[in-house]
Parts: sequence; C-alpha cells; structure tokens
Amino acid sequence: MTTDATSGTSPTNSSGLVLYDIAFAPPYEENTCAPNPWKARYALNFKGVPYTTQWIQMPDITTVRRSLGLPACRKFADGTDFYTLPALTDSTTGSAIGDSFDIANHLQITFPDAGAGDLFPPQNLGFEFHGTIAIPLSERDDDDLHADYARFNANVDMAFTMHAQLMAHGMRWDPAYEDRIKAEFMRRTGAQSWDDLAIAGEARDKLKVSLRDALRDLAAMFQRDATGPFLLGGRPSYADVIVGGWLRMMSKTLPESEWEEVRTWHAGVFGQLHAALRERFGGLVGLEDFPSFRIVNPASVYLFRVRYMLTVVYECGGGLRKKPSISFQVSLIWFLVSLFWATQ
Ligand SMILES: N[C@@H](CCC(=O)N[C@@H](CS)C(=O)NCC(=O)O)C(=O)O
Repeated sequence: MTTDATSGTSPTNSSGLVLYDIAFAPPYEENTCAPNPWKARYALNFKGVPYTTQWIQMPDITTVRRSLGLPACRKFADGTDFYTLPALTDSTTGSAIGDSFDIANHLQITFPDAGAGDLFPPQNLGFEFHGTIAIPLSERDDDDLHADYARFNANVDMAFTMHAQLMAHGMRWDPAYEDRIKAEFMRRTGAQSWDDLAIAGEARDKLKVSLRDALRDLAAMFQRDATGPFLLGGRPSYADVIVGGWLRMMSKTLPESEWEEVRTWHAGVFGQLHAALRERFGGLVGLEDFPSFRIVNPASVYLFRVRYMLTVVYECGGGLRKKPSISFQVSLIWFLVSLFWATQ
C-alpha cells in the first residue's frame, strides 16, 4: 500500500496523496513512531487509499512546510512558530493539509465510504484530561467538523504529552542528523545534555504510575463494549486511531519490559487495541508488522520465494509438456498467499 521516497524528492502515485512523516533512525519504515503522523498513516490505511511517504528529517520540517505553503499549527511557549508534521498533499484536489485532525477530515470528505468506512461514527467520547505542558497543543475552534472527536483528540494528546518524558529518551535518530536533533530538544527544554532528558529510578516509576492512572477513564471507555478491541467493539473509528498513535510511540520508545507492562494495564485494553490497529491498518511498516510474516519467520518467507524461483526455472527447463509437480504447485500457492498478504 505504501511506497517510500527519500527526503528531498517529489514522489507521485495514482491517488496523488503524499504523506510527510518524520524520519527516525533508518530503516524509517520500521522506526517511524511520531504519534500525529501515525494518526494520519492509520487514517490513510483505514481508508485503504494508496499514498506515498516522504520521509522528512526533523531539522527540515520548517522548510518543507513552508515550501508546501503550510503555516505552523503550533506555537512554542514564547509565541514563536512550531512547525510540525504530518502533512498531506493531495494533487487531485490541489490541497495541502498540515494537521493530523484536518487530514482525517479531508480523507472522510474525499473518500466517504472507502476502506473501513466512516472514520467518525457517532459515539460518546467524553474523556477529559487537563494539564499544562511546555509546548502548547494546537488550538482548534469549538465549531470544528467532528468537534467531539477534536476534543477527544486534545484530551488524549494532553494525557500522553504530560508523560512524554517516559518516551523522549527512547527516540532513535538517523546518525547523520542526531546531533542537531538532540541539540534542538535540549534547546527547547533547557537541558544541558541529552541524558538530562532521561528519567530513571523512582521518578520514572512515579511517572509511569501517573500515566497508568491518567489512562484509567480512557481504558474504561474501551471496556464499555466488551467485545473490543475498539471503542465500538469490532468497529474501528478515528477515536481508536488517536489513542493508537500514542501506543505506537510507546511501543517504539519505551524499554521492552515497560511496553509489556503498558500492554497489560487496565485488563490489557491498550495492548489489544495496538495489536488490532497494527494488524488492520499498520501498513507496510517493516516485516514485524505483517501478521503473515510474524507467524512465519521472515527468513523462511524469502527461502520459500527462492525455492519458488528455482522450481520455476526447473519446470521451465523441462518444458510445459508434463503436469507441474506437487512441489511446484505448493510453491506457487505459497507465493500467491504471501503476495496477497503483502498487498493487504
Ligand atoms: N496538531 C498537530 C500537531 C503535530 C505535532 O505536534 N507533530 C509533532 C510530532 S507528533 C512534530 O512534528 N514535532 C516536530 C518537532 O518536535 O520538531 C497535528 O495533529 O498534526
């Protein structure tokens, strides 16, 4: 579904959609973990529309946004512009959209019935979390399209952002840009070194407990329909995607043992949500995200493919006179099945 392009070029595809996402450590497809770009990626995959990804290094975000004619949608505490991703360009409608929530709205308007259907089905989204953070979230109007979802988005973002220190030090960058990126985070926080941004020991445990408590009411919403894994039971919506973006971030940046803990918090609702989103809308983001490839070790997939090619050569060598061997038929079926999964 997704093809990739390197930073600095202009990829195109049949749908004309290009997602601008933040490049973390290579391979970018596997390590991409920024929550808001993930909301946009999940929404695109939810709609099942083809798009290409443009990987942008963090220090280039401002230039890229400006070149797309997109103003900043956040401000630093001192009032200066904070240029962010995701952005989506749609060459068929000539639009450039620079906020994950607006991207979801755009997709819903442009592809109302595509893929898994309505991103915004009516539901009770009364989760509230209040707090103050160093870099304020984007401001939105109360009369926004799908304002209940927009409010839910703001409250969920606040709950996780207040605990972002648990994740910050686990971010991994492209070595070519790492020093500049770390320097920028230090500038923003006033830290003297990158390691000052880490949180360990008792303070970390306290922050983890605080996050778990902050998520209690949210988890209860996922338990309203016990069939799960989504807020509306078996029916996914953009509200699941909003939470899922943050779960992605945690899955990639928390130490493995902590991520395992998070997955089991509150009767495992977040672990189940993450797994379901990854399976249904995870896209081509590394082999580990392929259900079929998880079941069959990736190396064996390639071995099967090699075996298939060798068998084809062998069979062709013998001409088409005889009936294809069982081995050939099995290899062919396997190849088609793996192709099918690869296009899901
Ligand atoms: N309201 C915006 C917020 C986007 C946002 O905060 N993006 C973060 C990544 S999740 C970013 O681009 N950060 C860049 C940086 O920290 O320099 C949206 O939903 O798209």
